[in-house]
Amino acid sequence: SDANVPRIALLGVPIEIGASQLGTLMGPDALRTAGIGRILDQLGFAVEDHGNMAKPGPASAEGPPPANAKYYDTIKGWIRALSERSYALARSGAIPIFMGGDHSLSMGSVNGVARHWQEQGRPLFVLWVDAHADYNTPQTTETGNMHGMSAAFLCGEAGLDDLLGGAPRASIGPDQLDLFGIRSIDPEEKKLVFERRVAIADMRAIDEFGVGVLIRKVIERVRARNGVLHVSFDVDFLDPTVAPGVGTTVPGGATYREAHLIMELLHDSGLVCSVDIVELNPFLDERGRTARVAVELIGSLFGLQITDRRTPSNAVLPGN
Ligand code: 6HN
Ligand code: MN
Ligand code: MN
Ligand code: MN
Repeated sequence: SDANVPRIALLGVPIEIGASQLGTLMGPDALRTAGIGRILDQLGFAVEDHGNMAKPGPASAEGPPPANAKYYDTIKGWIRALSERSYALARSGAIPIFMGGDHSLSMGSVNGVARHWQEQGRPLFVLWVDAHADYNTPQTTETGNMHGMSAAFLCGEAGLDDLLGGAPRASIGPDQLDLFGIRSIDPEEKKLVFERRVAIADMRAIDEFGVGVLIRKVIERVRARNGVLHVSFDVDFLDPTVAPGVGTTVPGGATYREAHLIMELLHDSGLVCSVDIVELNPFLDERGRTARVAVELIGSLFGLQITDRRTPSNAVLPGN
């Protein structure tokens, strides 16, 4: 294939047990059905679909799992395997898109890409686009669900210390994390986020200043340190009226255009090196709506212009 064509590597990560509602294991295939590969292909990328990762076999016993971290041993198996895949995909020069699956997968996807960029001498920043902070530890969690712990794990918080075993723990610092769209943080989790001085653009800030101003601040911070940006996109960031197909909806989320503007600005920045798209639950979706919106947003993140949209009632087949 043409070496000048940028490559995008799709990888399905069908984890569902990090969440309390089952069904996110169907997320990767719903994104394919909604056309994630086609839209990226039409935008001129060389798209490689690496399929879905296989469910890991039973992990070897390494002593008792931490209390308050449900399915720890199984998730450990997923994260160790995913971290290696993620590292290899980033090293290959492709832009990986990790299709979830619940948000626990970011413990592996981000760990792997962070290792790669550390070797390149470029700090990795993570934009966590989510209704939630996902900054719980086994000490602060109220549910024990590990999808609520991934950002904390990545910032090196204590409590899931042997999750990666002997594998390199290339983490980010709390100063490399931006929480965006937040509107639901548990009380003990909130204390920890504030103690660590993690940057937060909550929904009130979005209403007050607009996503344009706030995303530009994120982009400037990455640029100032010659960094690269991983976008971890939890579809519950969107308002439930726009994206009903998710198990942890919270009212008061982003509108359709707010979400697209974020993606358009991130595209223009040229800084995005990798992406998670997580928490899509096709079992809860309404006729594929949420999957379609997620794919449209991926389109904007990779260069689809708002002016190039079809009028839906006039839609024509490609080539006509
Ligand atoms: N997510 N803070 C809640 C918990 O169970 O820890 C919700 C977490 C949601 C996780 O949206 O990826
Ligand atoms: Mn999340
Ligand atoms: Mn969430
Ligand atoms: Mn608003």
